[in-house]
Amino acid sequence: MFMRTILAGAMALGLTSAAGAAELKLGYSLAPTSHYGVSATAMGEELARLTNGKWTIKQFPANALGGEREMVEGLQIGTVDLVVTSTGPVGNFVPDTLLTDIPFLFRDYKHAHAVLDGPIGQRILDQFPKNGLIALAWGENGFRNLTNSKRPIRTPDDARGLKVRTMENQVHMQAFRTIGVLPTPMAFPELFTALQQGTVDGQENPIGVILSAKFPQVQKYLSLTQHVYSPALILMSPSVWNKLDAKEKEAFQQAAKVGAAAMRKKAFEDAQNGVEELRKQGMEVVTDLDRKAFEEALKPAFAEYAKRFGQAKIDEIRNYQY
Ligand code: EAX
Repeated sequence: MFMRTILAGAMALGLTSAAGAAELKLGYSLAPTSHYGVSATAMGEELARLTNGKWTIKQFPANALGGEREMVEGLQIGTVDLVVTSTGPVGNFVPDTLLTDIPFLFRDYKHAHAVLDGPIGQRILDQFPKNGLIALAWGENGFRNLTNSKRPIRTPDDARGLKVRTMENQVHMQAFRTIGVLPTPMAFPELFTALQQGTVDGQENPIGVILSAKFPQVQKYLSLTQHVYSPALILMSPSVWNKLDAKEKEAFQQAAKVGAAAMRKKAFEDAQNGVEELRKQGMEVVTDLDRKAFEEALKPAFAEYAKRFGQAKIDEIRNYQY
């Protein structure tokens, strides 16, 4: 009897693993109510629907699986199954994504979506497998804005000398260095405390992130710099991907598309409605930015990007017709 129970148990387990059914671990850096959380939920529901409940997603929000760089490493070694992440640290794994991190490259959401959803975006996604990662879809973090605890920032001169946390991203660091800001690369989970303790004066993120991470508690000034569009990605571990049959792969891709659309919708809503909320929470908002002066001050950085990536690759994105 006892043996039979064990045997039955083992067989059940065997069957489960043969069929590949599993609850997958999906990590992200923000709260469940954020654009990443909304996306993960939409993706999970669609995936369960398309696979009749065979594949489900368990969410690990708020950096529970580590910072974005650590989570991407987790995908490579198979300790994490899925990640919704900004492109912040991804260029360290797939250098071509750095192209999308260039400041003032995308004019607006439409331009960004057309490029990322078209052949250029696909070409970058195709680079992931040879770097030990699977990229399912481009999502959205949004246009980034500068916050700080020292003073209102309207011009590059106002920003000079500030110590600003940047993502672990060479393209972003170069831009800040060029305008005389001291860039301090740091993983997102350390950021709130660093702002609170004054280790850095400021940071930059989309409105939805500033809200979700409660930065008004530690930052007084918000400048609507919109200095760079920040894409997001839905990434997957090859160790799970390689077990899927063609139909399942299609289901994951379709579910990721639904997740990405939900992410863009929520990030956009936050960008529209969030500034008012941030004012209510005590932030002083600078809206009359001298964007021309920022673009002008960034010229030496643009020259460096051209050297690094080739002007043609940058222009292909900048001048993309849609
Ligand atoms: O992905 O690290 C960052 O500033 C990111 O924008 C944030 O974690 C959301």
